[in-house]
Amino acid sequence: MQELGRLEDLPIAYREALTERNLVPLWPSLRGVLPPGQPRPNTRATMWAYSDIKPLLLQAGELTPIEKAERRVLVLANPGHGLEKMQASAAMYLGMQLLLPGEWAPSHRHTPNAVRMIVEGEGAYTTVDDEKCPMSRGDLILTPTGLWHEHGHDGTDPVVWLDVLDLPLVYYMEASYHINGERQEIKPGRGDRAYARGGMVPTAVFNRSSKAYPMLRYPWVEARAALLALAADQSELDAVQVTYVNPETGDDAENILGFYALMLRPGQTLQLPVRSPAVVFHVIEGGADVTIGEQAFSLAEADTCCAPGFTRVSLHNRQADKPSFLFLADESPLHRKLGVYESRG
Ligand code: GTQ
Repeated sequence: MQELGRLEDLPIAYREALTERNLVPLWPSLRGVLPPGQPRPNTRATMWAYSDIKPLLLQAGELTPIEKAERRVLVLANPGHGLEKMQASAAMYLGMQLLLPGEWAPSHRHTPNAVRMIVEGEGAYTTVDDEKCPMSRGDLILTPTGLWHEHGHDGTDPVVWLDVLDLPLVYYMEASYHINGERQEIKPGRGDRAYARGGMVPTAVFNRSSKAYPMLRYPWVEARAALLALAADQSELDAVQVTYVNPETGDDAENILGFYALMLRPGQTLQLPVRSPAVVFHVIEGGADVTIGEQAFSLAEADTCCAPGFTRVSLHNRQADKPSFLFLADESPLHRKLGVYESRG
């Protein structure tokens, strides 16, 4: 491949003349922005152990009252992007949030989309768009763009959940902001009940819901049962995986990031295709050895890791006698909508 001219090859006076006029020569940077063959992701394969996070999060509970935090979160930051960027990947943000009994994280809404995957504890809830969404381990709760949301806790023990947001992308677009609101009035009815049966949606005298986000809570008991049923029904199936979708449209549950639950059969090793989007793996139940390119991580329950795009990933169930269950988040909806999605097998 042709070596291109470097910045240093240009006379200083010429470079200064360009800089003074807000001009930049392309050729010294051309290979950087358009690398050969495939991207050079800043995103590094990174793992965050829950055993590291939990004590520090509980310490944050002592150091910083909820009123001084609004959201008491430790951000899982990818060193490849620089910790201050608070990015797990180009488009994904991850945070572990702690809510103590009796605390309330006040209502707000913002342009980035969020989901919460409940890691530990009972008795907390998120109110989204006036709907009370109780939190239990493994539940997925959506707080899509523009919807009011607040967190409360009527239980007795700390509750921890994993936040996944498309904040880095929306911030990069200079479209990120929030608005504070009043405490929401909880209305009766819950999407996770109204939409509890696959293949059927509530229909008020021939009228389907016109809500952009009709279902806000996806209970883990349902996702787990769906995976076990799929595995039992299709014994040859390698990838026992479900996608969290909008039950009215069948589209991904949110616009930018994709969310999935995956079951690894006892002792199973699963090779994932090399694809353009970055992926986050979080263990709901069991444990998994995750190989990302040349790096190997051993994930126990509640551990989280992140893989850049264009990287070979394999997952191995650490349990020989039981299935393990993972929650996955990725940038697929974004890549597909923008026409840059690739799967290289
Ligand atoms: O719970 O609303 O991790 O607004 C980051 C921003 C959580 C939240 C985060 C947020 C929230």
